[in-house]
Amino acid sequence: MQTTAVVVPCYNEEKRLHLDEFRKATEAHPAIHYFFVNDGSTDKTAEVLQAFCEENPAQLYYLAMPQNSGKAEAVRTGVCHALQHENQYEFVAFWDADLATPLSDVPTFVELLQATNHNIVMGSRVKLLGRNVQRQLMRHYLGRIFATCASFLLKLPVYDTQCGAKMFRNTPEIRRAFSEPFRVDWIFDVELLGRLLLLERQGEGAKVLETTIEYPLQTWTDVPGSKVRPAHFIKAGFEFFKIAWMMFRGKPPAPLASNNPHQKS
Ligand SMILES: Nc1nc2c(ncn2[C@@H]2O[C@H](COP(=O)(O)OP(=O)(O)O)[C@@H](O)[C@H]2O)c(=O)[nH]1
Ligand SMILES: [Mg+2]
Repeated sequence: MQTTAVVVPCYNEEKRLHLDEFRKATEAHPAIHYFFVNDGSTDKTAEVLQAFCEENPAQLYYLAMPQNSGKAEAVRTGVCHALQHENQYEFVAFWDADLATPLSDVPTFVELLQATNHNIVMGSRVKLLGRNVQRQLMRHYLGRIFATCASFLLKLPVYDTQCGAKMFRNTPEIRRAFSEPFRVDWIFDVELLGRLLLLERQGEGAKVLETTIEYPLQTWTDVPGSKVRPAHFIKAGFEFFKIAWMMFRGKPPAPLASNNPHQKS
């Protein structure tokens, strides 16, 4: 296993897809493959992605959801699809299509996982001198409140749960954490960490605190054209309660079925 699968959820991204950036990234790193998941887009995303993936079928894959299902399910579908060939990919990531986190960080994440025994690298948007992290002021403060609540809920000192750039080692518990549809959509990253914490609690997964690193990004750009609306923050509030209930019940995702290749434990 030497390759990395990067899942890119795409919903109406026709105008925001920087295909040249993906071209450069695939040329520079042949062992990194991209899985674009078109989530029932109503613009020309399907045509743009299909034509693009035909340029380099060894590294670029096109997947289509039958209908718009939300980012969480698009990411989950892409991850499960990539891991169907469980021995092919050592690492799997998801990455926002707008490249708010630049693709140059994909190999950085790979190196971090290779150099350590961590299972998860999460991009973290920390405003520090000398770094280029540009967020709208309101989103920054709402994000900080959200992250503090998430950290409290998970009892995990995590700084940024919502950055759209995360990479995972292909382990049985990571496959298990992605094996069932998420209860929530916008904050599925929090549910994912919650699932891994529940697996740890049951003695069926690694210690999340010891196997996760947050990587302070050098560059993060608030790319215009976000589909997140104020109503989504309200929805995220309700979604919090669903995760709180999941943590209270303490039931992790079911064990993987042995007849499904990507779900083998
Ligand atoms: N599958 C899916 N992806 C979405 C949806 N909305 C946004 N995305 C994807 O999620 C990623 C981040 O979306 P964006 O609107 O930039 O969110 P923001 O960066 O948090 O403001 C991008 O890759 C989008 O294509 C959706 O309804 N379905
Ligand atoms: Mg964005």
